[in-house]
Amino acid sequence: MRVLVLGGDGFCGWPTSLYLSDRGHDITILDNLSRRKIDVELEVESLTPIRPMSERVRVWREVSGREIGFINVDLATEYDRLAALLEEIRPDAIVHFAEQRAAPYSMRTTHTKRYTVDNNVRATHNLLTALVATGVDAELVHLGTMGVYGYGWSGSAPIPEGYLTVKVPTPDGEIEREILHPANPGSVYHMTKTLDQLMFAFYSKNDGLRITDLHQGIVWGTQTNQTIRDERLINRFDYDGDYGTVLNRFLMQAAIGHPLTVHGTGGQTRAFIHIRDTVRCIEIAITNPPEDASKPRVLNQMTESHRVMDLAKMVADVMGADIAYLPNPRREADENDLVVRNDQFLALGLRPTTLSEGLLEEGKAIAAHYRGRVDPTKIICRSVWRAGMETADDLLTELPPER
Ligand code: NAD
Ligand code: USQ
Repeated sequence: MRVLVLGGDGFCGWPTSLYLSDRGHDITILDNLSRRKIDVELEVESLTPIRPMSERVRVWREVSGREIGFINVDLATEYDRLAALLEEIRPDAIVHFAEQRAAPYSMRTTHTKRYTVDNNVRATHNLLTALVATGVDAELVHLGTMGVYGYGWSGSAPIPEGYLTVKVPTPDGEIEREILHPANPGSVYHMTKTLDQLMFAFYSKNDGLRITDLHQGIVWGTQTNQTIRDERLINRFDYDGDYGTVLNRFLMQAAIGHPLTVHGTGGQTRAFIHIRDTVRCIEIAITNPPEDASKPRVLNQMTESHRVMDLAKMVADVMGADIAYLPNPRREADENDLVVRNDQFLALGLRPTTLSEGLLEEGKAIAAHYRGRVDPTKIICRSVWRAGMETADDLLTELPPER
């Protein structure tokens, strides 16, 4: 298939591009490299040394013999170029990763709140209108998030895949309706994903666009069978307080002897997926398009749920780290249950890669290998959800001695 990967320079997009290319698909990446610019703004770098885009693509050609195209374009601000590229490339499928994806960064300042909304909502809407205007009949697969459902809205009831059947009281008795699951975002970033959902519902209903929204859990891991083929293809590994996600952060922290930074009691339960399953899910989604174009198909892209505290204990046991229970910089429930339906991906053939000591070893090895690249001052989460919230600075001011 001819596939456009929007955001193909990022943590999920780069390994997905290589995987799809390896599987024989014809890949073109569109990316404005904004994620790399945010690293410069935050004065932090990926734990792993990621190479410039032109080098990544050249090395992939050397090791695989396959071409990946790259075009630097801003989807949020360069509508005309985007529309022209769609007409020129006429993709069969578009995978849309290209949004600002960190919840803490989105809550950092008034500027980052506005940037996140402007970037994400405009990028998605430009894409939808460009598809309508050009008449390009590509299926669109978008990366959404489990966080659109919120945590604890329905207690211990399993979270369905996108839609909820509700009973509506009327004077003539109850009628049943299927609605989008109520949105309950926990950050400005998550809010943009709930806005994306409404845009997808409208453009499916009005224009018959074929859309799949993948509500993905927290992605962990680093390498795939493709990124591991040459060090210059290595995937990014974010460890800083804004972009680092919880399990990869714990692995890196343990590797350098930093106490594991559990927010609050660590009773938060979240959905997870390994990066190797992310790339498989994307191929499953694009090669199994939805039959009904009148509404978006929603698939929950996660393989397991874990409590933050349990992850910290597991990493501490395997790697011998201490655990620090820190003031939570976010506004979120101290504890929640989470049961998630993921029947559709399982039915389409996904064989989940679940958390195991073997996989933790990979993260441990990467973190240990690149530990010299860690800036310890960037580890603590300093983006707070409300002015005046406590942060961990007073509790963890210095990196403890190396183990
Ligand atoms: P990332 O920040 O590493 O990658 C996003 C890429 O999109 C970057 O390369 C960035 O430069 C590009 N981009 C952003 N705005 C753009 C624009 N206006 N025009 C062109 N390119 C633009 O993020 P990621 O971790 O790879 O996440 C990819 C997608 O998956 C995001 O939409 C995110 O919300 C979703 N997601 C990620 C996770 C996770 O744990 N990483 C979990 C669930 C969902
Ligand atoms: N947490 C800690 N300690 C840390 C970092 C995080 O206890 O050092 C806690 C957070 O308070 C939160 C949980 O771990 O309760 C998850 O935080 P996270 O940073 O790993 O993940 P999150 O902010 O939810 O965002 C990530 C991705 C985002 C994606 C989302 C999927 O950055 O793009 O949408 O995971 S989900 O969580 O399912 O919404």
